[in-house]
Amino acid sequence: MRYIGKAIKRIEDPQLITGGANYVYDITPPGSLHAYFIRSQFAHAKFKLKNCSGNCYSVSELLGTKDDEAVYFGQPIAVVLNKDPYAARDEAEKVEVEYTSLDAVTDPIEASKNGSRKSKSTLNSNVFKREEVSSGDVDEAFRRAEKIVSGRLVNQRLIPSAMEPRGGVARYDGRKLTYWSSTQSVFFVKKDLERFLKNYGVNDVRVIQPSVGGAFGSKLMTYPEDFAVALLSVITGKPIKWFNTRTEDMVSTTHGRDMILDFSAGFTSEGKLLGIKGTLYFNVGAPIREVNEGSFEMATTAAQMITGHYDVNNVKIEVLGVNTNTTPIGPYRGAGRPEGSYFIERIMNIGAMELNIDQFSIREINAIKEANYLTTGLRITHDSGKYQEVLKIAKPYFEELLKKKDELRLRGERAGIGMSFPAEIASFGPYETAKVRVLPGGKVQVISGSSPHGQGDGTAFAQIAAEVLQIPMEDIEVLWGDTDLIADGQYTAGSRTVTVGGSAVYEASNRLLEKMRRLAAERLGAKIDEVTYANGKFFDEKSKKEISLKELADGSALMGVLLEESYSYVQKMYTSPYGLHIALVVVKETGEIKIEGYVALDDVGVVVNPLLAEGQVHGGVLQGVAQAILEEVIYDENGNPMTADFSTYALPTSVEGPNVVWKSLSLSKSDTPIGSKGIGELGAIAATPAVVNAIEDAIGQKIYRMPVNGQTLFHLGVL
Ligand code: MCN
Repeated sequence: MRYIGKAIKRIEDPQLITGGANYVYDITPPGSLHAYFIRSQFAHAKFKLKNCSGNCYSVSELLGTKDDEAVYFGQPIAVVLNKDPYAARDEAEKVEVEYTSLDAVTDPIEASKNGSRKSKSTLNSNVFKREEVSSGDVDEAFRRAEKIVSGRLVNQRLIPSAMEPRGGVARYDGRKLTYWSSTQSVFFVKKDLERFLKNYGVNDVRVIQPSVGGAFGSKLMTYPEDFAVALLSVITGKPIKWFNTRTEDMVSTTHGRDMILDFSAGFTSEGKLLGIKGTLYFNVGAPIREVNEGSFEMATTAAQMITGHYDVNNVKIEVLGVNTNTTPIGPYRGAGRPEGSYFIERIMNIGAMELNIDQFSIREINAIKEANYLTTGLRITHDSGKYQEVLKIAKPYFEELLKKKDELRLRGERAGIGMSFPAEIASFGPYETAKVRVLPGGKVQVISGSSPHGQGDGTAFAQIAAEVLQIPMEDIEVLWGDTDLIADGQYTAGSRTVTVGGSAVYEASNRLLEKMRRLAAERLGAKIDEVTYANGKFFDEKSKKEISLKELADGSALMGVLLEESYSYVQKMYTSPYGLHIALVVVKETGEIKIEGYVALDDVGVVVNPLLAEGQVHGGVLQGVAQAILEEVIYDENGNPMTADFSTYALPTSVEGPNVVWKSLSLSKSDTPIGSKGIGELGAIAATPAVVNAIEDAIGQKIYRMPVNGQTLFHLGVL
């Protein structure tokens, strides 16, 4: 009975597609008060709450920050409670907020200059952190270089735009606080709330994750609203419910990306990349230290990954974390890795254009042959990968799309082809947990400490347990998203859940099997090593007697044993998924960009469920395409958001989705029990540079900023 590797439909779906699933919005405990947040209408201002009393609370007082300076538009500053959600809004309208507007700064390069306006009046500098990422000898490399290319590449700010906005429901029963949250980690929220509520006499918090309508990294953090809502339940003794509108979500949920790289790259005349140097400006948004500190790592990761899969060791990048009066930046699908891959894949193409070498050859010239725990000069370790082999595999696909491009050009279309060779690290630790148990009656429950929210990991966990326990998947139920189900756990993000969480399920299932073998031997009066196991039955070779899982489960409690095992899988490093993506585009006269072909060749080791993995590639590629040609957050010079709804922020629909041809290469393996690597982010990482490279090929001009839309093309003089 093989389950790992099979394309099985998601066990999560029947509920989701028949409207049976419960989301935070569906949960209203009796007696609930609805919370409505009053948000700053200025990007930078001192504020005073004039008549906020009774059912109106100051957020900074609730949070204990006592701060009266708003640093981004949409920052929650007060909250109003009412048993009717609409009345809560009406009352919020009556609360007078007196603003004294201060100069706002939105441009990170401006903000980084000495003497610039400050994003907060207490700051001496908007540059909150600076770090040099370097290896080798850059100056020497540039002396040897025969061609130097340079420019400013903008990886613009995006809004993660999960289908379901953020929300939460808190209920305090005088002893324990239960919090239903649209989150990517019930355990992170639990730990954060327990730390916060300790001073209010609450030391037991249960967090439940109902069905979640997507997150993409933006629901990893515990937000000010979460803390406020939880505390308000303790203060009022009533359940409190809060749910963002779309616009509230677009201005207050962390945004993603927003990195600018000023680069120079030195090549030999044959196209060998010798060195890269530059400055990476990372606009981390509003000065909120706890958030900024965590985010900064995304920029150092981007800088560390700038050598991609190429054999170049001379790098010097100064990374600047810059505060502005914009929504704070947090992780968004890839979190630093898309930016790093974007920069190097664009540098490769710009270099190729300048040197008159084709984009495929320049990668053949520079790619490392293979990796086997290869640590780069910038201290990124690639566990395994066969890069030159992937280029060989990709060549016929590339040539086929090239042929199509020529056909399109013969028909007068402005067609272009682009590729990308993304490097990634994923499946981060430090650990993930699982518990597996056989219930009386023989059914199996798998409990995970991770918090999947749309990826289908529950199905993959069932496949893994079914394979180890050799039982039909129908006999397995998978549970997650409740801190009362298992002692500890982590999160779902960073393409880690099937690899790290799945390893925990695998190990727990194996240990349970061993425990059951001992019990079966006792019941059969046999020696442990004479008991074999297959397809739900233990068999004594000697007496030829057997006992089923069900019989074992039914009698085990009487023997003083419960059939359950927990396991924490400690992930020592991370995995390194990679791939090669090729896009064929046509730039229409109207400025519209059509993706006429898209091939994704990915190596993520062992694929647990190809249907699920391919789904991730389709979704990820669409998000990557959207960054290339559609999405962009715009602020005016005062920090007012110009793109805070879906009529102004160009989110893609399935219409813009390319027809992706996906091939899993499985050339390498990770050092985990299953051998898988993550796939959740690879599509998003690969698609953006592939599409921009293709547009560049189509128009024959270098592109430095995204999205490449009609306006960009007009400014380039293409339209
Ligand atoms: N898979 C597989 N074999 C592999 C790798 C993955 O079968 N070798 C399958 C897994 O079983 C799982 C899916 O592919 O169903 C993704 O697995 P994995 O790569 O481990 O990623 P995670 O489950 O940890 O998901 C996180 C990833 C990230 S980082 C973002 S961002 C993202 C994404 O998932 N956010 C999503 N996909 C999303 N999908 C939905 N619907 N909503 C989001 O918020």
